[in-house]
Amino acid sequence: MPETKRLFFAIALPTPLQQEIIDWRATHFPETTGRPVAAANLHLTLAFLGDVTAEKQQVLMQLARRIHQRSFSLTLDDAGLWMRSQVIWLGTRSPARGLLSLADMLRAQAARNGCYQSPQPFHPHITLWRNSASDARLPAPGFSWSFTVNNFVLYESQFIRGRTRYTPLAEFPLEH
Ligand code: 2AM
Repeated sequence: MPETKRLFFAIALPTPLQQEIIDWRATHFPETTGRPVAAANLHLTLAFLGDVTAEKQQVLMQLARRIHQRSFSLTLDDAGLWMRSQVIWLGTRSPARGLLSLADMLRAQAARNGCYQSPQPFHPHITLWRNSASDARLPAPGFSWSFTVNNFVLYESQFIRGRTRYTPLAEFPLEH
């Protein structure tokens, strides 16, 4: 069996925004809500690739470098609870066209190269809590954060000593 890495393409959150969201989470949810995702792990996945060989990683990185797309603004103004996966997430009420087309392209490239296919349609989200209680309360609408997405990132996901760690492997700029 060739060695593989668990990879995904995602949008990173600016560090100050990660902290702002963590502070907001601490004041808007009780601690009993579930298992909070660490600030450094907050991200928005564009395409989950599953376990990928080094060779396939190179192909996917080359294809990602060929994507020509302009930067776009991302607004986080939505939240929800997925009962099945026990996830509470932050999302966007009106996804920018750029966000959807970037995810489409990356997901199509992954599919053409025999990567894992998520059975769910793309629903842009940032996981805030895992193992959430089924009766967890969501904050009232009215929150909103916006930032400009200038690049996207290839991450490796690892589970080390009981902790999930996402390591950025490569960055791909969007056009101004
Ligand atoms: P999640 O936060 O909704 O669980 C690294 O695990 C990233 O890839 C996370 O954003 C995770 O989404 C996503 N991910 C993990 N497994 C996945 C799957 N089977 N299908 C789609 N996305 C997945």
